[in-house]
Amino acid sequence: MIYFKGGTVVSARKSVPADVLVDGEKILRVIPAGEPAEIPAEAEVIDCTGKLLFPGFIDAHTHFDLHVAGTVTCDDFASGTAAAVAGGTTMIIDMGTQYKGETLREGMQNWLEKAKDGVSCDYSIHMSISEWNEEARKQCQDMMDEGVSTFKVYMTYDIQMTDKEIFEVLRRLREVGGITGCHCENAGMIDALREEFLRDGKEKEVRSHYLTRPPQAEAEAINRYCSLAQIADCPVMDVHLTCEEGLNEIRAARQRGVKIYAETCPQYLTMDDSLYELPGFEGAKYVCAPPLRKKKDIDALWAAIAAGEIQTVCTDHCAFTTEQKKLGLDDFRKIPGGMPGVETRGEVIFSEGVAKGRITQEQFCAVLSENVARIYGCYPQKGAILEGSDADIVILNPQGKKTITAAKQVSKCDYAPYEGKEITGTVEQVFLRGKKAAADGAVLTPSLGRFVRRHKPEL
Ligand code: DUC
Ligand code: ZN
Repeated sequence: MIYFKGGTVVSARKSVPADVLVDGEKILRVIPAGEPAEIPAEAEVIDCTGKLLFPGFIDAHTHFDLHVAGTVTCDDFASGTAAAVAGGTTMIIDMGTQYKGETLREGMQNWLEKAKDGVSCDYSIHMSISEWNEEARKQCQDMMDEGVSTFKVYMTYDIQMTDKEIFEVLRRLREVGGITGCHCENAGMIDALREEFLRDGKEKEVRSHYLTRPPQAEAEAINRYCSLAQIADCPVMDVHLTCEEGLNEIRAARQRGVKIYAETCPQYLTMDDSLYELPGFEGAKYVCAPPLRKKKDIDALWAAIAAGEIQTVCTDHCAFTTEQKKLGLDDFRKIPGGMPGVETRGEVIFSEGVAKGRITQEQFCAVLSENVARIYGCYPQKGAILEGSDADIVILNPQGKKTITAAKQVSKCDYAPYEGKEITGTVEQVFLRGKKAAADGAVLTPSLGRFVRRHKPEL
């Protein structure tokens, strides 16, 4: 037994001074301050005075061991989940991908195989659908039955689907009760712009990356996705929202009754496209899709979290080393897209969001944990400090200070996008199902992770 004494327990709705008693893997009791509390003699007591207790963070958007752009992400399930738990994330949902030629079921089995050994936080996968046919249609139900209740579709890249296919996926998910995320960018516009940039001899410039993926390409795709969802009559999720133009499309769609949820990522809340103008090849570290945007977009996204218009902040963790990024030295289209983020999300969002007064600690809890668990079908097992929930607990010191540096990170990536960034609010201890998994940025007990069967999303 563990007795967390004297902290403040945070949920999406309120913060309550309370003690928490954990028995084995579960939370046995939450005892509000002032109520009679008996500390069992066998319990280890952890002094949480002055600390915030959050339900373990959930990152529902990672890419571990993904083969893409002629290489493979430098973080696999072992290193990626170790990085996650070191930063307070006790569960990840990875983007399992049906590679061309595989059935959905084979894609799922292959992905879960990657997670067999040495996984340090709890995990699940979404299934990215790349081949839509009768078999995939049937297997959507199999995925649901296996506890993989969420999907992903792409409007760009080589696994992009046609509007017709996406519409049919949404119709099917309406029947089975699943939800899909979508990578919204207008592929045609991007392709044409890329050809122009190549003709103009701009293939070696990192800045060509963001200039060929304008916010209008994202906003148009979000608009189309919303229309498909409206007529298919199916709730949907827009992943990695980056810009005000896209947010306005979501607002307009909600006005007409479309049930669309939105995710953004720490990089879109903290960095802008001036990073692509850095000298030499330095900007390649920040190449991701959709790309970083402007200061006004950063402000719009924070305001949207505070207004409850954005439901989740996950990372799109897709890490490549500086050496791997060099695949695109001669052609910006070949720079592997993505950045690390799973390790720093909690502290960066607390520091930039809560400590700077942009969002409340309850909103922080909502977008990092509770909403994620609800939307992706694992609440209240995950995403809550409630009696009966898994004892996934993050002890965060709101006054704690640290400086982010690649030298100390657990991820296998050799750089940190936030190198040198000063943080206020540090993750001190991380408990995964009642075991102390990490403390002060280091993993103490690796390989504790287990597959989480998820139910239908709570929409
Ligand atoms: N964007 C990236 O930058 N990397 C992985 C997938 C994605 O959508
Ligand atoms: Zn992604």
